[in-house]
Amino acid sequence: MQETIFEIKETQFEKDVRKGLTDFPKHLSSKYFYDQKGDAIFQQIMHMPEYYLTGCEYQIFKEKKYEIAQMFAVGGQPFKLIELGAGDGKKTKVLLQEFVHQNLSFKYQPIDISHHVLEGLEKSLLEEIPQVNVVPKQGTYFEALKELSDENRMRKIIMFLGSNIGNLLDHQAILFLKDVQKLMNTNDLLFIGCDLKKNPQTILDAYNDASGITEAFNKNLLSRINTEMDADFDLDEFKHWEVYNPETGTAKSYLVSKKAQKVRIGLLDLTVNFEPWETIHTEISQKYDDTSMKRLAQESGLEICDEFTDEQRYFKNYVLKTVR
Ligand code: AVJ
Repeated sequence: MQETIFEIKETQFEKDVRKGLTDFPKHLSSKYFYDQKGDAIFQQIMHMPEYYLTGCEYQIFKEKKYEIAQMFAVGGQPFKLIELGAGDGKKTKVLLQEFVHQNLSFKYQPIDISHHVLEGLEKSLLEEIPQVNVVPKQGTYFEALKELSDENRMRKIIMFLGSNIGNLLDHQAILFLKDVQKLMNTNDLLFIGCDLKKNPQTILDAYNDASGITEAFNKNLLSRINTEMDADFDLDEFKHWEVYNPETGTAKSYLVSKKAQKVRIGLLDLTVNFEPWETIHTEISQKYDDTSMKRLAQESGLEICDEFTDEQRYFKNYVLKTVR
């Protein structure tokens, strides 16, 4: 007798959901926050009074744009600005405008996982700063980085803003920085935005806003699973919870089950059981200081050669180069 076996391939998202919700303790990755709805909620987050990160980095760019531009183009040499996770480019446009103003020779290569985001960025740049030579690239950081060939060895400035690195645990951050380091020539720079340790209350408030926008952002993960995997998470039966540990500088987000409940995920043919007050860990947002940043750099074959901070010293942009 012949038997036909239908093998249905699971996407990475599906695999990760299965793994994360059958593990103990349960977890889901924050990289899945960003579907179209998640992108829109993150835009709202950046405008919240409690979420100081974006405003601080914007202030640094506004105030230090001259020095930053001079550093990128030392001696007037042409450079390629590669931005990992470009988003709407609001902060980067401050720099691009300054480069144009100083008549620098450069290319801008935004890399983002979302086609939608890249198209929006390219279109707005064409309207606002048409002088910029934009070469967008769609993909994950790693895919895109691997493909970054050494086009005629033009000096590369790799930008990673918004404390996006904070979503990685230290050992993952080091692996990531090592990957970047391997692609860097002696002359290249890594320009990286890091949120700093500060009053723990200020940090907690940034991830636990009064209006519930961060809660909606966190719960969007469950809502994505509902729509994309035919699941029945009741969002009202989960609570957004944020903790910040000032000793380690780690902010962690959770979704906590308010009661004993079972959730059915049709597409995965999986029933997930929740005990009362059981957690799903969803995000880490690491906060840094000079010592921890220096350590990350050192372990990745990089060294800090310059830095820029805002008036309140809430945020820092570190400039790294490869150690020979
Ligand atoms: C985009 C990763 C920098 O961790 O601060 C905002 C995402 N999460 N509020 C951060 C986020 C909750 C954000 N990053």
